[in-house]
Amino acid sequence: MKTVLITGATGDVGTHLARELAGKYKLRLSDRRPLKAKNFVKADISKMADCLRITKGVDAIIHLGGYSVEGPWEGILQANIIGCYHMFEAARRNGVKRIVFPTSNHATGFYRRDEKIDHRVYPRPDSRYGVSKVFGEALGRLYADKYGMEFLMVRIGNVHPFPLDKRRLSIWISPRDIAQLVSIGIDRADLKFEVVYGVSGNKRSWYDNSNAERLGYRPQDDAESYAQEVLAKEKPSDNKIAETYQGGIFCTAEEVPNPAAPKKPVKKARRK
Ligand code: 15L
Repeated sequence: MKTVLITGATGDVGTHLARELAGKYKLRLSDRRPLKAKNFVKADISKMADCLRITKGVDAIIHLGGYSVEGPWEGILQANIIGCYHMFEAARRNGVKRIVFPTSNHATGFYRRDEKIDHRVYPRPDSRYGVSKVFGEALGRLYADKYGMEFLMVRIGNVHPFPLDKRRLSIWISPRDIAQLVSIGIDRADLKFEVVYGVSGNKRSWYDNSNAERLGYRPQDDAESYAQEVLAKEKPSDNKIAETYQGGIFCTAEEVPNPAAPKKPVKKARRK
């Protein structure tokens, strides 16, 4: 059984993948936040020494660790630029060849919703976060070409048990579909460097995901089965830019609420 490291294991995607892939691989889970699990190792990817420690002896890495939305540059720089470099470089030094890198739909978020894009389009990031994902894709390309490492770049839409809103009807991916795609990235024998979209088989998809299909991806889910319910709840928006482009509010917002941010302590009411 292959030993697979998952960084960012306490996040949304990490939690789904740790559950879906348990039993298929020997998982080593890592994050800078604590997790109560026997196979957990705490690490801060902005520190090279931590990355060298957690990548030792693994067969493949699913590198989810990082800043997962648009936000302040300093946070993105440390986690997604410096952290990503540390992880790829630590993998190289430790002889780990295979990396699955979850890039994002926000690497191409400034493509219009009325066009279909494939894995060959030039990136059009919609945010500093999107730019940091393009950095990860480019760094992977370098490490594949220069050092013979192997990468599956998954431009993930949104991983959730069900699509959350109208935009997500086009970019949603179910936990079992992302697990299938990531497994291709870990197990496919002849992989060098590939870009695919991390979406289910959605009827309203904005992507031509034939590259994923060529690699063997057969999505089991389609957001369409939730469409009626989702559209009935959707409130009209007057943000024309967000409605025009695939990236939605990432195209206009300077900060998007970070689901991974530590929760602010609730202030207790003062007694009089
Ligand atoms: C992403 O890249 C984020 O990591 C995730 O939190 C969602 O915001 C998702 O994109 C999305 O576009 O819905």
